[in-house]
Amino acid sequence: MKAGVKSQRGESERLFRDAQRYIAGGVNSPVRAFRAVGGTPLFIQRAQGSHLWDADGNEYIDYVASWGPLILGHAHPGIVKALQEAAEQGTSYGAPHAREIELAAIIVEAVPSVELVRLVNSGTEAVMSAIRLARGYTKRAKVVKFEGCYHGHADGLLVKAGSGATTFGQPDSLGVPDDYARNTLLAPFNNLEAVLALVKAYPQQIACIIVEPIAGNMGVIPPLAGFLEGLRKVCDREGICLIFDEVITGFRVGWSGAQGLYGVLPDLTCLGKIIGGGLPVGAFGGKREIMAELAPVGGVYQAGTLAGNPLAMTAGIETLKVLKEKGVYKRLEEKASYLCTEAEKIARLTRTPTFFVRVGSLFCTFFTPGPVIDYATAKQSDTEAFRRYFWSLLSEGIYIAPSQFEAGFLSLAHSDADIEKTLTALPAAFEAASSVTT
Ligand code: KE4
Repeated sequence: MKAGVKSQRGESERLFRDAQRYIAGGVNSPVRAFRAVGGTPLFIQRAQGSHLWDADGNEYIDYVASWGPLILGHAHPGIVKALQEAAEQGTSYGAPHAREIELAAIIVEAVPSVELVRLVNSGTEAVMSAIRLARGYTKRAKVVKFEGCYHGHADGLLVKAGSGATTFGQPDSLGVPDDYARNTLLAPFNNLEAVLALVKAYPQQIACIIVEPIAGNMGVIPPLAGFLEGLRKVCDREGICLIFDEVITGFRVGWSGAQGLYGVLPDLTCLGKIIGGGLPVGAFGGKREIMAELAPVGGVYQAGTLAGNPLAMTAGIETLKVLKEKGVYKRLEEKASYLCTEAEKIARLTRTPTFFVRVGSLFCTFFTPGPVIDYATAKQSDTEAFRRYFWSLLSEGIYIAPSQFEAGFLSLAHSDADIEKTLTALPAAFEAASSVTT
């Protein structure tokens, strides 16, 4: 069937009604429900390379890539073949096996701050465990995080800035008791002064500072010069664990992630998405001295039935093998740079205020003049304009994240034809964004 131009979506609508009979909200992760853009979420039938087909047979160029993992594109032949062979050897052993070592060794070799790693099943698990480890290692309780950064849905991280001047976290989700949130302190992203004030206000009480080195959950926001270096310095001075949440940026913005790009090494790193190649994998790792505190050697407990399972290891290993090949990140950089440079030229020809951000194959278009440096400036984006932009692109067979506050992902599978088709759809999409419906 033709690309998603004015396409029928009756089957997705039927499936969404059906899904809501059995699954809370009809989805297994809220952002998939299209709440930020309205309408019915696409139910995907299949995916191949850089393309998706929905249940009505409409075809789309995919810039969501399952929220980042599919940096090689969907159903990569090498991964599919390796998974078929692996499945014949069994899907899970609940016991150690060689492929866990293989994936762990690649991570240790690639990520400069990681001497030892623990493999888990999701980014949430990786972050939750890294924070528990930091608390166990430092014997302190408080955690500093940044407004607008998302680190998965562990209780203590679902917090927002407390009311008034207080910087205590307040629950940002039902079901999170106040005293869980009280140990979470908040600062604006890219604001070192605010961090220094927290450190001064809570001496010897802060176990860790956790940051997405490039924020990818309020749109994409790179660190300002000196921000990461400043965090490193204050953590060294105060004996605080610096945790980089590289679930998005790990193996995305370079072989050594954001820490390799900016040359700032954390004490612990959290990974996910790409290292599982589309299967459930998360990981956290860091200095041997800290990781030694983990059970069964140390006293910090962490566990998981399917952690390190052979299928997920296989998909991760095959993905990282391709990423390690010479010239891969250069090709991603060239494709993404062309796409975003040309897109920005098109946007400038329309009346739509936009602010473009790109780091490697991770990108975002904010519908605000910008600059966007933190959550407060990101939230100035015109989400109604974004909604119109989203639906205009979707009707032309271009699938982007259904929210202004998410990231765009380019894969090795995106062809020149994909990029040209995307650029062709942009003038109407920016016009739709700037048109104010009465
Ligand atoms: P998961 O538990 O979803 O594997 O990872 C949580 C997580 C941790 N850290 C960062 C920086 C993340 O971006 C994420 C998850 N990202 C979202 C998208 N922004 C996943 C999509 C979803 O929630 O469905």
